[in-house]
Amino acid sequence: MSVRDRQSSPKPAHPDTTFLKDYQIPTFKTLETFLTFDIRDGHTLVESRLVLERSDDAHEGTLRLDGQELELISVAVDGVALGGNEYQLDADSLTLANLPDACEVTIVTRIEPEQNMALEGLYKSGSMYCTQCEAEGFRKITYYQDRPDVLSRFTTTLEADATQYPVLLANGNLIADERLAGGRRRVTWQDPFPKPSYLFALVAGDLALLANEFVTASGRKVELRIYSEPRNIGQCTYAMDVLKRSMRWDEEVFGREYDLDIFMIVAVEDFNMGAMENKGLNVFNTSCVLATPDTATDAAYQRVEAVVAHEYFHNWSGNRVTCRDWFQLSLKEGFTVFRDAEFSSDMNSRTVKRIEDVNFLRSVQFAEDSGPMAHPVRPASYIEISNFYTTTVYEKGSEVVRMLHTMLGAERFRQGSDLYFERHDGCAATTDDFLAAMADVADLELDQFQRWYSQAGTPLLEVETQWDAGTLTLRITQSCPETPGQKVKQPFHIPVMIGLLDSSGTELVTESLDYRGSSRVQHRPETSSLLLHVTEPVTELQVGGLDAEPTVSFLRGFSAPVRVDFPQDSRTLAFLARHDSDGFARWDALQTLLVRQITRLQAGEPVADELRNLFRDLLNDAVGSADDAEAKSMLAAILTLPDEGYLFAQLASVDVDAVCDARASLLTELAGRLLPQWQALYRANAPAGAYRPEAAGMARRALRNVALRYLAAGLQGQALQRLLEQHYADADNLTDRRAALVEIVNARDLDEEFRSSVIGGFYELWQAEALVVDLWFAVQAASERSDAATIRELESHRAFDMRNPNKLRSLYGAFGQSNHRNFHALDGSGYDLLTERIIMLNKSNPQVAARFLTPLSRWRRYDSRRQSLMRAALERIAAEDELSKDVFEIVSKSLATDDQ
Ligand code: B3K
Ligand code: ZN
Repeated sequence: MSVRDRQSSPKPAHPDTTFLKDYQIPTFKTLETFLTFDIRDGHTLVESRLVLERSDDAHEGTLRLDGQELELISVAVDGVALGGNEYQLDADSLTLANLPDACEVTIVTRIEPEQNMALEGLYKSGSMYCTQCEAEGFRKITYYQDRPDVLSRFTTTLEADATQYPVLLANGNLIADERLAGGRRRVTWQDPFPKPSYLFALVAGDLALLANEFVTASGRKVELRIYSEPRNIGQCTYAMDVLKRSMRWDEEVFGREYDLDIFMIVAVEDFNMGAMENKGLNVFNTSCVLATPDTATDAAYQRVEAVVAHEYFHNWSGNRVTCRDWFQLSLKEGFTVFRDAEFSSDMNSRTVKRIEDVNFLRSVQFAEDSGPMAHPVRPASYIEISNFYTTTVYEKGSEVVRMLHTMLGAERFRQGSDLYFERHDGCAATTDDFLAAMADVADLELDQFQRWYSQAGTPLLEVETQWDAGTLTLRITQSCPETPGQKVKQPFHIPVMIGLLDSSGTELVTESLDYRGSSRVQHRPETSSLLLHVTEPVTELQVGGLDAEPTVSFLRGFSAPVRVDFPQDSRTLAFLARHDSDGFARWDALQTLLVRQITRLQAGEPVADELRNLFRDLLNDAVGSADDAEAKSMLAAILTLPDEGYLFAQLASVDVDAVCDARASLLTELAGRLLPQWQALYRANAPAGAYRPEAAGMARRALRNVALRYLAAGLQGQALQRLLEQHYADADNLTDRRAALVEIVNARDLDEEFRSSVIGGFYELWQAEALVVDLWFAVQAASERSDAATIRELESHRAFDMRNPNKLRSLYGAFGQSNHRNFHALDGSGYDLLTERIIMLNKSNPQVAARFLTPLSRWRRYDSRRQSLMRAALERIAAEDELSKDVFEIVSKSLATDDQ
C-alpha cells in the first residue's frame, strides 16, 4: 500500500528545548540496517530494513522514529504492510506501537535531493549526489532512531545510471557490484563497525580518483582514495600526503591504527562546513582538500593539513568511541581538536601554533562566552543542536583536554587515553567517562575540574604580588562572570604555569627552589616552571630564598583558558617580551602592551617609547636573524598587531571607530618611524627559490608579508604603488599574491585605474578556480573600502552563487566579521544588508543563516545608537513567519532580557 503522505515540516512558533537531564536510553536496539537507494532524476527512493531488538530496560514496544521532510511510501513489520491507522505520523516522527521484542521493520520513503538547498541529508552538489548527516540529517533520508547512541551495522545498496554516476560509494567495504538492465548499476557496501546514523554517507557521481596506499604499524594494507570533480583531481596530492602523515602520527603518538581496508575522501563544492568524518568515507568541502601554490595560501595549506588530520583522527575519537547524546559533542570534538592541534604542532612550529590558537580563542570564543549564546562545553539544553558546533564546544573543549594533558603529563595522559579507548570502544560515551579514565590513571581528583564542562563563562584571574625579605607571594583571586541561566559559579580547578626570571632573564625555578602554595604546586623542570593548581577562590603561592624580586611569567603556554588581570608595568612586559624562555609568554606580553597602547591612543595619549624601542630591537634582531624557520615564523607572529576582532573581544564595550582609528594610527606610527627597518626586513626575506608549502618558505613569506603590511601603511603615492605592483607581479604563489591584493584593495591613495585593473585582472586570470574566486570576494568584502553598497554590487557578480556556502561565507561572513567599520556603519546599511540575507537564507539554508547572526547577537557591547539599530535588525528577523529552529534560537536568545 502506498501512503504518499508528504510530511513537510512547518516550524512551530516556539520550538521545543531539549534538555540533558531528560536523557533516556533508546527503547529498541537496531542490530542491522539495510538501506537501498534507487537514485533517479528528480527523486530517490529509499528502502530501509531494520533488524530490531527491544532494549533490556525498555518496558514497552513503542518505537519512535525520527523523520522530516519525507514522503512515506510504505511501512511493514516482519513483511506485513501496515495500514495508515496502524502507525502515527507527524512532521517529525513515525511511531509504531506494540512491536514484538524482536522484529524487522521495512520503510520506503521518497525524497528529492535535487530540491535540497539546506545541504543536510541527501543532496546534489553540481552533478554529484552526497550526504551530510551530522547531527540530525539522517532523518531527512529515512525514518530512523536518529540519535548517536543507536549503533547499528549498515549495509548500503546504491542503484543509479551507470554512465552518469560511475562512482557509487558508501561506508565500509564494497561487497557487490552488478550491471542492471536499462544501463543501470547496483553496488553494495558493508560497514562491519556498528555506527550511529550521523556517520552514514553515500556519494554518487562522475568523479576522478587519486589513489595511494598505507601500511599500518601491524602490517595491514589500506587503500587510500581521494575523489573529486575531474578538474580538481590535480589539486589533491597535498591532502594525500597529509592523510598518510596523520595515519602514521596517530599510531605513534596515540597508538591508534586504522581499522578498515579502505579510507576515502570525497571533495564537494557545496558544503555547509569544513568536512565530515563519516566512517571510511569522509566528505570534505573543497576548501579543506584542494591545495596548489596558485590556489591555496600557506594558511590554506595548513588548514588542509589540520582538517584532513582532524577528520582522520575522528576514526577513533568520535567513530570507534562515539557520543551518548549531542550534549556530549565536545567528547569527540574537543578531544579531536586537541589531537589535530598536537599533530600540527609536531609538523610545524609548536609555539606559533599555540599563538594562533590562543589568538583565535580570545577573539572568537571569549566573545561567545560573554554573549547571549554563552554555554558550557557540555551544554545543558538546546533548541537546535546545529547551533552548538561552536568555538566553546570545539576550541574551549580542546583547551579542557589540554589542561588535563598539562596536569597529567604526556605519559599519564597517553595512559588515560588508552584506557578511555579500551573501555568504550564500540560504545557511546560521555565527557564524564573521559574524565573518569583520566582520573583513574592519575593521582588526581577531577570532581572540581569537571566544572569546566558544566559551567559557562571565561574565568578571570586577578593576580597581586608581594615582595618581602626574599619571599615572593602571589595572590590569585578567581571569579567567573554570570552567563545566561548561570548566575553563580563555583570555583574552577585551574592549572597555572608560572616562571620566574631574574634581571638578566635567567630562569629561577629550579630543583632547589623553596615554594609552597595554599593549593597544590609542582615543579616542572622541562619548562623551568611551577605548576600551581588554582582551586580556591583565593589561592596563594609563596616562593622563598630569592635574592631579589623576580619578574613573574604568568600562565605560560596559556595553560588555562582564562582572562588574566595582572597589573605588570610596561617595562616588565617589555622585559618579558624580550627575555621569556616561553615563546607564547613573549608574544602574550607584547600583546598586552599593544592592547594597552591602543586603549591609550583612544584617550589621545602618544605611542610609548618603551613600545617603539621594543619594536625597533625586535626588528633589528629579525633582520639579522639566521635563516631559521621557527625563529622567523615566531617573529612574524610577534610583529603582527592584534586585529580588530581580537581587540573588540578584549574590551568590555566597543567604540568601533575609536578602536579602528587607534589601531590604524599605531600601525602607521610603527611603520613610519621604523621604515628603513621594515624595508630591510622585507628585502632580507625575499623568496629563496620556487614556492614550496614547507616550514622554511612559509616562515620567510610570513615575515616578508608582515613587513609589506607595515610598508603599505608607511609609504604613499608612487613608492607604494611600485612596491605593491612589484610584489604582485613577482608572486609565484597565492600567499604573496593575496598579500599584495589585500593592500591594493584597501589602499586609499592609489591610482584608481591601477587598483581596478588589478582587481579585475585577478578575477579574469583565476575565474576557473572557485576557491581563488572565494578569496577574491572575501578580500573585497573585508576591505574598509567596501560598504554595504559594494557588497550588493559583488552579489550581482556572475561568479556569486547564493546556494554555495563558500561564496556566502566569502561575502557575508567576511563583511560581518572582519569589515567592522562598514558593517557597523551608523546609517544601519551594514545591518540591513545582513538582515535581508539572513531572512532569505532562513528558508533555503538555515544552518548557514544562523551562523551569520553571530555579529548581530553581540549587540549589547556597542554604543546606544548601534545597539538600537542592531536590536531592530534582530526584531525584524524575529518577526518573520516560519523561522527555522536554527535562526529562532539565536535571535530569541540574543533578544532575551533575563536568564532563560
Ligand atoms: N563533525 C563534523 C561537523 C558536523 C557539523 C554538523 N552541523 C566535522 C568535524 O568537526 O569534524
Ligand atoms: Zn570534528
